[in-house]
Amino acid sequence: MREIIHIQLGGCGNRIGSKFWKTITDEHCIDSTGIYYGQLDESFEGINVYFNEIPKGKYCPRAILVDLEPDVINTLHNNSFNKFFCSDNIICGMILFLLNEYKDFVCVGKIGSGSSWSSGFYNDDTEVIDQVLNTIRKESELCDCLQGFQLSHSLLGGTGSGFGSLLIDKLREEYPDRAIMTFSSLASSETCEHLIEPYNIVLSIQHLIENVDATYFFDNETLHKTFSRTQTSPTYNDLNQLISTAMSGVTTCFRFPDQINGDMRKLNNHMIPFPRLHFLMSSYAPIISQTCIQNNSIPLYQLIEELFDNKNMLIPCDLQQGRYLSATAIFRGRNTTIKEIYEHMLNLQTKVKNIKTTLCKIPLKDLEISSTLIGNHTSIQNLLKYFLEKFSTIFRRKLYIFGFCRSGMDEMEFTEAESNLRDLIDEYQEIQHGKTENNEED
Ligand SMILES: Nc1nc2c(ncn2[C@@H]2O[C@H](COP(=O)(O)OP(=O)(O)OP(=O)(O)O)[C@@H](O)[C@H]2O)c(=O)[nH]1
Ligand SMILES: [Mg+2]
Repeated sequence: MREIIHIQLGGCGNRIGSKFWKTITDEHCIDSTGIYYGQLDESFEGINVYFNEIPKGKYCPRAILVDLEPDVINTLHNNSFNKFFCSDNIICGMILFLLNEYKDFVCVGKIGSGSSWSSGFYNDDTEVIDQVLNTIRKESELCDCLQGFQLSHSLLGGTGSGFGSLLIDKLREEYPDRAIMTFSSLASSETCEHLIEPYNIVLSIQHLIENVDATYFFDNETLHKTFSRTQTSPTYNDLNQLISTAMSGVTTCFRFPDQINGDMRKLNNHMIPFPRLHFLMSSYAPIISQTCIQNNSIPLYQLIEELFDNKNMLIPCDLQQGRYLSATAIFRGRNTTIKEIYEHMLNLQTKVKNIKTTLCKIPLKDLEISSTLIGNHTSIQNLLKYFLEKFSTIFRRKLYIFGFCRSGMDEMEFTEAESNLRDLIDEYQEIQHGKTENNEED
């Protein structure tokens, strides 16, 4: 079995990760004590991809929970579902006098990252990263044939962005031939929670470009707008639910029988024609058809239309600008056939080339049919440009640089990250206008 190790990092990464685990434990028929209650059907076949079998026939998530401060993890841990994680795999940085309060977890190092990329990356206290890497080693030794890692984190705060970048670099160094994918949350809002967010994002993207195979972006602002169409004041909980549903969609092919995209490598081989251009967008349907959702049914043609609609994408984008380099549509539902889906997709084939379509017969909870689209689309450059401009505006005036350099950073790193991102945007631009091998194949 080809196992995946999941790592959730920082406040946002841990909340999203916990929702992901809730979603997939339901799908694999595992209860909150780790017992499998299904019918030994497709829900069981790929159970080892994300779960370790432990004594007494129980299953435990192959997950490592990390934060540089203990509060979010502690709150999650107080929820009975999260007792289900292996406590040796819960790692918090903290100051010593708090140790007694959090004796359920492995507590090492000092507290917090101070919200900046550099304090997360250049944390001079190596205890936390050493502990995390040791735990990863232990998990990987238990695997038959590890296929790779997935990370959930935010690029906005210090832990998710800075410590996340450090961890990604270390993983690449130690596991050069294993795949790494990230579920990276960000925000394209005009008002930043912290003024240094553009630095945190662009400095992280530099490491995502170099050392990650596939990154799935989720934009809080876009998700907020999506929910605001149907309800007032969406919460993080709502946003995280949608993100975890998309994560469940993306990982469907790894967890359930699938000939085409059966593991991370196969999916990446199809989705990523050029290694640096691995920043993917995803969409999910049904979101908009609330009345249909309530009736638990949505016509297939409408589901497909929604799936390819800008409004269902989980980052801001205009799919009319630019083109798909590749796409994968993953459908879930018992009462449809792949033939029926192909027929409906035919109309789209003229617009979206190089698309792979798969059907998993295990439906999402409470839905007869649903679908996730993964797209490698050149219009992602607009989101990247947006962050680059914000970065350059404050960097030109050298704002807040001092705080970053104080934790060990060199100013050159800002310049390098800026130019690496500019190059990436140019590469998307060239592919959008130029002829590529894929284009010729179409
Ligand atoms: N989608 C989503 N976004 C969140 C959530 N919690 C926080 N955020 C956003 O993510 C940003 C980073 O917050 P955290 O994830 O708590 O930061 P961190 O990675 O722990 O880093 P620190 O700065 O060291 O605390 C915040 O400024 C929010 O904009 C969440 O549960 N879901
Ligand atoms: Mg935090």
